[in-house]
Amino acid sequence: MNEYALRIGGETPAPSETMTVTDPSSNEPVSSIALADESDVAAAVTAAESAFQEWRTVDAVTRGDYLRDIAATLRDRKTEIATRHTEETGRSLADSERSVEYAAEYFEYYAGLTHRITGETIPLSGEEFDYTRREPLGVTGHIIPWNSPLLLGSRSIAPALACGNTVVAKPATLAPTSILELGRAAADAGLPDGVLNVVSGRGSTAGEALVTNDDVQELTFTGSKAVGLHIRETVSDRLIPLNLELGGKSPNIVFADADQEAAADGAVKLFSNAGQSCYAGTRLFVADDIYDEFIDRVVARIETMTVDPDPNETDVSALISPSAQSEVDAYVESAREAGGTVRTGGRVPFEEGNFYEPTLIEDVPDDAAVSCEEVFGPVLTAYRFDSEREVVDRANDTEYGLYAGVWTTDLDRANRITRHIEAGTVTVNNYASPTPQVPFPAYKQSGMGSEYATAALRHYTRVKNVRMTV
Ligand code: TAP
Repeated sequence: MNEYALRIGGETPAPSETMTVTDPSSNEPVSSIALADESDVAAAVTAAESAFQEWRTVDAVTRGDYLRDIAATLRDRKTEIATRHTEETGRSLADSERSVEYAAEYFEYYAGLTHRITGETIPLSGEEFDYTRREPLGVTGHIIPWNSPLLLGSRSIAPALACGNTVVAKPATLAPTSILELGRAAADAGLPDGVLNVVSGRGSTAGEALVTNDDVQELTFTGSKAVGLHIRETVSDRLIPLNLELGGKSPNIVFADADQEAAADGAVKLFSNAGQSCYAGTRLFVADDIYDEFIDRVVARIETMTVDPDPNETDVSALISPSAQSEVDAYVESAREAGGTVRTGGRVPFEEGNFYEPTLIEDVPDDAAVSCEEVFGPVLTAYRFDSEREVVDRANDTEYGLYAGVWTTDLDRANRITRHIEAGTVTVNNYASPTPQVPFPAYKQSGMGSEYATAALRHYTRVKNVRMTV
């Protein structure tokens, strides 16, 4: 079994308590990880605060070089880190290798932006002169989920470091090892001690300790709405920036004039990572005129997907835990009870691991639990619609607003829909995944703040105004 210690201020202290990480494909133990308690988190924040005094003075070009070296180390260790990622998430090795590459891309992207963290000059009358600087915040706390841990951790850690902040990262206990590997890669790439600390541990202890530590100057959280709201409440008496990314129930709308082949390919993207993705297009709205023909195309694609206990052979990977598998099955059962028809899938395929068949449900009401709540599994629900106005209203009838897809060859319609859909991102004729260069804003209950792109540079800095008379 692989063994992991905490990473605090350049040290890897012997753990006082450990936990076993299991492989979702088999539920066999794969790694033993240190569990941080409150004092470990306090030590990590102290180490990060002390490292901040030096790190904030490192010039932008050198900070960029450090980030590039981290990216290079991730790439050098791609197979090794991807193997840990596969063991903890159940995703294929090829998929995990792509995650390592994406993580490296985040570090490279922000490495290239360190010299773009600039202020303004503001003309004033007479001999007065004003300029602004963007300064780092200090210690930033990053609470990371299990569904794509390395990528989701890197997308906030890279810009935080690029802006001159230090980091305490708390990965999810279900999948902490790839973030612990990131901490090791950063140390081996020469990042100064204490700049990136990793405290694997339970949300109820290590997570709470990070959130309640007054020396943490910013918090980035990705995960459930319940925990996100709890964090916001907990820090409500401290004026610190928060970045909350809490999930979605994204509509994917196919009009009769769409390229049906491309739209069907876009619809089944939901099944990558077994549907455990916040931006997945879970609600498929199809124009009544093409509904039957289009759904046949989607079903044909789903029915070619394999479900196999070998993560490198399966098209639909295992769900993260046995309880996640039970929850998904309960959602499908509730859809049946609500009058839905399971057109394909809808079962646990075999006993080994936490797999679930890729599932398409039809005829379920818009207000059924499976239509409204985040299932976080390989379950697509399909709905007929008659008119543009009707589908926009139904697509917007959700508490979430993270992502949406629209498929049409009518440019006017595409523009109308993108204006009226209440979502941070609307994709047209391609249900494209987020990439570092573009923002990832959240509307409604999907979150607040913005990760990705240059928006992150504003989030992880604050403005200092300097007004002088020369
Ligand atoms: P959460 O409980 O929200 O866990 C996310 C992260 O928060 C983990 O690192 C977790 O640590 C930590 N955490 C939990 N309680 C905390 C607390 N009181 N203070 C600080 N940190 C805390 O998510 P989950 O239970 O893994 O998943 C539940 C549902 O959340 C999913 O079904 C899905 O709907 C949603 N989810 C959304 C996303 C995205 S990308 N938006 C990602 C994952 C899950 P531990 O895991 O170690 O307890």
